[in-house]
Amino acid sequence: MRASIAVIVAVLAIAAPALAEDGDILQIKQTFDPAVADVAVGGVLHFVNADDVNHNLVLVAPDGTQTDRGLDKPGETTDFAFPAAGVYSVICHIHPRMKIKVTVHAAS
Ligand SMILES: [Cu+2]
Repeated sequence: MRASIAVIVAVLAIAAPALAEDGDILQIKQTFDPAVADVAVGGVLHFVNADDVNHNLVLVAPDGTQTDRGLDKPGETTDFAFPAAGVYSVICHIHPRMKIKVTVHAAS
């Protein structure tokens, strides 16, 4: 029994950090931190500009459709909701190397 609990705890420890209903993503040093995120359907990510330069936020849907959310100025936060499962990305047109991959998991 004790061994099986240890296995469950270990599995949760591996799976838990990435999966969240809500979370903060920093734009810092012209990167997204973290660069990979997992959310459940209905989850919201808060993109916080912790840099001293403007960033741009563009949601790229699983089908490639882009939604430009405009500028995210220093100190500002832009929220993205993820209503459907799939693999998304968020990019910055000002800094082409900025990219975060967001995997949205169906509710179980
Ligand atoms: Cu940027």
